[in-house]
Amino acid sequence: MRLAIITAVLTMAGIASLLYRVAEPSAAVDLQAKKIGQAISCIGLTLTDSALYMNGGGKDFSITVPASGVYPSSIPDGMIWIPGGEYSMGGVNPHGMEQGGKETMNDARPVHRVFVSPFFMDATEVTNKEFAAFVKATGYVTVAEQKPTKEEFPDVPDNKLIAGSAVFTATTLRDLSNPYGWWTYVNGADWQHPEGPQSSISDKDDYPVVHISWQDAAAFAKWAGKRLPTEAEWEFAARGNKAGELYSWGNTLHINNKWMANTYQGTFPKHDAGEDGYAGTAPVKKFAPNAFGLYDMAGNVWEWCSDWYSHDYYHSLRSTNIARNPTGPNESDDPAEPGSKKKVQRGGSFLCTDQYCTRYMVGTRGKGEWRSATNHLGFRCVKDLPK
Ligand SMILES: [Ca+2]
Repeated sequence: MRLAIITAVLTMAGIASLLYRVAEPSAAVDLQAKKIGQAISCIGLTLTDSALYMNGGGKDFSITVPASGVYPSSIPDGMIWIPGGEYSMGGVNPHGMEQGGKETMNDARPVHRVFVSPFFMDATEVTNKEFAAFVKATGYVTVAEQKPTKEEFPDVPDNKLIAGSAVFTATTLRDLSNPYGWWTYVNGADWQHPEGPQSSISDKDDYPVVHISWQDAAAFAKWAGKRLPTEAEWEFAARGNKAGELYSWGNTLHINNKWMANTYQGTFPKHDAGEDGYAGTAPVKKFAPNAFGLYDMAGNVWEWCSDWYSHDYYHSLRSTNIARNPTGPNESDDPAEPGSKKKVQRGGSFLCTDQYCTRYMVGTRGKGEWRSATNHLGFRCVKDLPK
């Protein structure tokens, strides 16, 4: 029955019907519910977690000390040299702040001291044009383009195992406690068809590629002679040698009344007003870069990191004076979805808003199952300096 519903959707009435159905408790065997739950970032943390992790936020930040390295003699095309150094990693509790949103971001604390070595980082998110070159050279097929396997979804009937990915769907539903309300698993949605089979990227060469699982991102990085950033590298790069600021550009959401990143304005999740110039994704480099020259380190699309996600990883580093080049926990641990293998995502997306999720704030964290994707999820790569 669900297949019939899904293939018949995409009238508003149909979507509403589907959404109510995927939200049912019995949806545990539903591929759509599973793929959405595994893919989206903003679920699972509660106010009651605060007692464990709250340490006051801002007072825990100390100045960033850049590493004493030598500026490299050459920098790979499209990349930025990140000097590395010692910094305070993590984020404050923004709940209750002006424009702070509704979540306490408990997994981003305690703030702790970290050292990262110098590296190069892509100036922008990987674009459709760049990903197309990879696919042309290798014949690579992304996870979203493949039929989900019985091994991964043993409870899902064969005829429901259909290739696709999670797509944000505007809705008048106003229950913000249920993200399944604005996500639809769309058959045939993939990087070349971001909103589904009828959509295309023919005029979107410079847009960030989306519907990219961690496995896909890692494959691209390997082909490009690069790798995915560790979470610690990503945050060091996003902070741009600043300490404890709320955003990758400073401490206020706007500068000179201008939006500093592609986020969500309007009424979430009903209407993306695009006051920042873009409803949905934006081409890369449309907003000012941060102090290192990196574009879109907040908003636009989420970006994969190499680390497994654990909600209490920072807590586990508490006894370490300085964590040197941390690479994350040995395995994933997300109490919201036990057993799901999740990797870290950073930066937030065009869907972030203080009406719901403010993970465009620089120290905050996201996560997603490593073989799942959405239309607000992409990546960028890093590269080590020559030995
Ligand atoms: Ca926008």
